[in-house]
Amino acid sequence: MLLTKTEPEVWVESLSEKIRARSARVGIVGLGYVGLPLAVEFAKAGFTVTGIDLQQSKVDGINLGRSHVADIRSEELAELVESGKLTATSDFSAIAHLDTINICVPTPLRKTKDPDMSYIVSACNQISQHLHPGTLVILESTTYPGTTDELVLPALQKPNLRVGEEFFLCFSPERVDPGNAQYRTRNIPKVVGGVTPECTRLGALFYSQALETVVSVSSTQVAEMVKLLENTFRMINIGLVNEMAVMCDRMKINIWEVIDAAATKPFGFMPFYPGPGLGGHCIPVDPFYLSWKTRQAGIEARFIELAGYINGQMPHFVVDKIQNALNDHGKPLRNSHVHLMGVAYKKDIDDVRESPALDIIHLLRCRGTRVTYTDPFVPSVRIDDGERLFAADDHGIVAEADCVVIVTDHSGFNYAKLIETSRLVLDTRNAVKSFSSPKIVRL
Ligand code: SAJ
Repeated sequence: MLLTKTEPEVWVESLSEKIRARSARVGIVGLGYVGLPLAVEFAKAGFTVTGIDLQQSKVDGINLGRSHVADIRSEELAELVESGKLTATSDFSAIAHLDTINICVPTPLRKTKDPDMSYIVSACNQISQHLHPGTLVILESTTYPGTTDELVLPALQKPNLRVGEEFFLCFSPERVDPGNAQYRTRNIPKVVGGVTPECTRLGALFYSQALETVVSVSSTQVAEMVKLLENTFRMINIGLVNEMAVMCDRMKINIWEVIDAAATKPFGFMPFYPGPGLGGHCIPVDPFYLSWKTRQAGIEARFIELAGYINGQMPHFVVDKIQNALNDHGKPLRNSHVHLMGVAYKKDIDDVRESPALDIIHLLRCRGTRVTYTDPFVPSVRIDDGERLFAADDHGIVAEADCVVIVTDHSGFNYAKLIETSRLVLDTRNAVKSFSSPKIVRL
């Protein structure tokens, strides 16, 4: 008896064949630091890729071969655009002609520390209008466990578009580390979990065409939770070491020496380092997606809340250290001039999102201190109520300042010269650990 295939089997087979043949038409929604590198990897693997973004400036720049993402060279992008392998558009109707869709849109926190799902909801509403049978959809935006099944699936599913039958839905956490030259999109292992086993299989098959390592897990919730564990682990350990730094400060113990000695333990320890606070768009944000979700389930994520509090207190701790250091030189905070070295949230990048430097600037200005800064990566920052502070370009400003604070330990700073010309240096990053001078105060 001739066994005819069911319709779902036909969709699975045809999509699998297109993916294997790399003739599947790939769509990436959201062309930021996650989406653009992903689009480039699939275009380099031979797929024809359509990037979709609401910002026309990004779309136009990409179509002109200009990269707006530091980790992607414009030369590489231009080659893919010229060959027709990669194009960008702001028109979601392109989805009607695509076989796979990766959603790489932002998931920030609201001021209330609740998840802002508006970007995911908006993308799903747009996709839903053009989604057709035989499509694989993968959400990559960091979010709380359950998002894919509880929010994305209902937004996309229709009577003739059943998940695991006519369309396929997965979650795969983004693990892009901007500025990391060693680990790039292609060689960072990719976790993927589907709503059904068929979805997982298709998601794994898709990624394995362009990325070196794929790790399949049993559900979308597991995949969502993997990312949150990774970044919550980091945030809590940074909170621990920041609390240790405050303890050691009170006990006049050098925390940096303690950590370096502890790090000689060849197993069971992983060094984290204290700092002026917790910046970035991942580590300070992702854990609160988890704690928000667990609160809905009646579970208080106390570790996360406590670590968030401790990390959030570090800018206050730094300002107190500045005040004490100035006081030791007979100067008050009020009307003193404090110059910050670095405002980016971590070294050698230009990103100031959630940067503790912004809190330090705010706190100092509230106490009547004149604040200036130097940061080769950041020409200006928006501070209180929209006012802009511009990076000082006068090299003499370090010598003028009553106190210089190393907030971001950029590699390009000349620390020897800084110490030589400063009156007083507060080092929040152990950047001048190899120098000894009565001018230096350490975190
Ligand atoms: N920080 C400390 N002490 C530490 C490490 C970091 O105070 O020991 C501070 C940094 O100065 C920064 C913040 O924490 O203000 C976040 O730093 P980060 O090194 O975690 O850098 P991010 O925010 O770029 O985190 C990303 C994450 N990548 C993804 O989410 C895909 C994170 O999972 C990576 O582990 C991290 O990069 C990395 O290792 O560089």
